[in-house]
Amino acid sequence: MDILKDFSLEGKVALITGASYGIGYAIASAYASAGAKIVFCDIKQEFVDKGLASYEADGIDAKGYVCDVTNEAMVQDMVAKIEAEVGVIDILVNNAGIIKRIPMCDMTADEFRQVIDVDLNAPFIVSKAVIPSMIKKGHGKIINICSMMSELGRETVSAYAAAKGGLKMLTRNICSEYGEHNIQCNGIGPGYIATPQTAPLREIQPDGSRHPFDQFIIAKTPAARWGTPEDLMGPAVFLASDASNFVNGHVVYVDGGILAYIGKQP
Ligand code: NAP
Ligand code: GCO
Repeated sequence: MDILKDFSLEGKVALITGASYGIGYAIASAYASAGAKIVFCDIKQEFVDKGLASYEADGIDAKGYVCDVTNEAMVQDMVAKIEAEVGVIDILVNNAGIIKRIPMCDMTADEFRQVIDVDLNAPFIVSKAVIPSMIKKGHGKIINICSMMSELGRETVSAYAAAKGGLKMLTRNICSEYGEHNIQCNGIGPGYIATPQTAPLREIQPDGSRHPFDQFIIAKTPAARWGTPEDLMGPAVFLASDASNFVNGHVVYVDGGILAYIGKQP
């Protein structure tokens, strides 16, 4: 028996939202390496073009679409185009996301709504757009990019934590509602990953020392390092492949052990 073939994504169509760079780009690259046809979207043409150039430089034949994933009409139009131009989407990764680090009482309701819109409403909108064709096809994989903040809070990230906590429950609900159609919906909960989103937390200080938050995360992580987007590739391929056909409604935390650890004594 060749168990590795269960991890192949040969011939599958994978849509990764917000994948011009960062975690989404790494997951798309892993899927391409496992044989999938890559489709991605980003909110601006300039980022789609930048992403396409990166994929081409990496030898990946990707298709990019400009789409604001919070806009249901744009999403439905993009999915229809993908189905016509590439094929029915077998794998959806709801990766696009934003964060606003503002103390809750200083945050406007509009700022709160903007984060909820991208990080929670959009995964609902995009999942709803792809599920009907997955049902017709008889299978589908939906992977929601959750967070440590699906489980933990911290100062200044109230909207983000609320969204990512909700995304964990949306994951469980899609599992519950569509599991009988052979659709598996799981989450990936990355720990602290070195991408543009966390760059402000890793800035070298004027005196040349590491950012206090950087030092804090190192002390809180048993692996004693920040994660890289590449750390997420294996778990993402597993959850997109036949190897996980009986895994449903879970969040796989790829965090170097943060959630298990009280933190190193100062
Ligand atoms: P990132 O570097 O900020 O990239 C986010 C991507 O999403 C960008 O390509 C961005 O496009 C796109 N995007 C934002 N709003 C969008 C919209 N309305 N429509 C379409 N695309 C949109 O973030 P990342 O660090 O790679 O994170 C990716 C995902 O992982 C996010 O959901 C994040 O919450 C989650 N996550 C990150 C970490 C971490 O430590 N980095 C840890 C846990 C979870 P533009 O550049 O055009 O805005
Ligand atoms: C923050 C960070 C985190 C990470 C990630 C952790 O400000 O605390 O941005 O939220 O992005 O979500 O899993």
